[in-house]
Amino acid sequence: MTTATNPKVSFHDYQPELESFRAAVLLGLAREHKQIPPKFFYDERGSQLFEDILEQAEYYIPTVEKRLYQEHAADMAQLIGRDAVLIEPGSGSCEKVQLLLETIRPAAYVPMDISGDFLRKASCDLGAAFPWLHVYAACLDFTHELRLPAAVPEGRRVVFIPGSSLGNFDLPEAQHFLFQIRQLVGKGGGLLIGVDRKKDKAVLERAYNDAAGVTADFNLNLLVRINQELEGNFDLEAFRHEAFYNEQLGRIEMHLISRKAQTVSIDGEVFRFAEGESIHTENSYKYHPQEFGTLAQAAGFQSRQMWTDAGQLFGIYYLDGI
Ligand code: AVI
Repeated sequence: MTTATNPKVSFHDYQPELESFRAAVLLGLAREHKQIPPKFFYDERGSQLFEDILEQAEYYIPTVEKRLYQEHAADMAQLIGRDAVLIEPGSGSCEKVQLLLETIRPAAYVPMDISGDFLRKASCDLGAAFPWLHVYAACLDFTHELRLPAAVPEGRRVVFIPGSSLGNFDLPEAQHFLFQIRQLVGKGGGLLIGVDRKKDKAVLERAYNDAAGVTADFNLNLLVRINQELEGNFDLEAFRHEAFYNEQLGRIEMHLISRKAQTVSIDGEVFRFAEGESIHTENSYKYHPQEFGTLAQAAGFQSRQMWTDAGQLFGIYYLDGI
């Protein structure tokens, strides 16, 4: 269906099932090692806090990545080729792609997001800013399905994943996701993806423990959400944010740590916490270029080029479907 104001922008609603927050919380807290999946960070306040994280000096990813797109857009465009179909799973505000659109000049852009309202607004804004661009917005949960609206024209398919979101998948999930992308783009298609690199532990730990405490608020907001939406009675003062680099597993882990022995009730169910016990809320995997190359190769991709900054903090890869 096209939007009323711009015939080049169409919206396709595949009505993604919203996984129940209640079920995920009750199940996750009943486990031996308590955990809640990171996708539940992003209610309205959580999304705003994430935007605030992107502004923190210690969280280097946005600045470094943006500069890489600005410096290397022409090289990226050459590898992608003219008139490609550019597909962005988890497109959010479609901010990063705007750094590349004029240089790449795709035949079509397909943003995919689970949040319909957000996707509609971002697509309309994009259509207004780039009047030549054909936008086919797909409202779906890209972790469950990657499908293109039937109206999307034929053309070389290239998937774009900025922001290192692959890092929030565990290894089997990352492998599966890359395989799904390879299926979608086919042999001869491409993948342009930003991936955070392994680096000094202190730099990584600072990035997830910013001095202003924004990441801590983002993590603790999960408990606020449970209190508000699931009739929980978490005492926010009785939990603290913890983020550390697990060198063996190559990932930042985020936890909420109980400051004392306590019980918490959620929707009538009672959960016990020992002093120091954790709720594991997020992993953020970091990859050496060779490690990412091997992971991508197992999914049917071959790395053609990697762009990185002088500090070797972040990598953007272009890969061919083989
Ligand atoms: C969304 N994702 C790539 C972020 C990351 O770095 O793993 C989420 C985040 N969590 C805390 N800070 C940022």
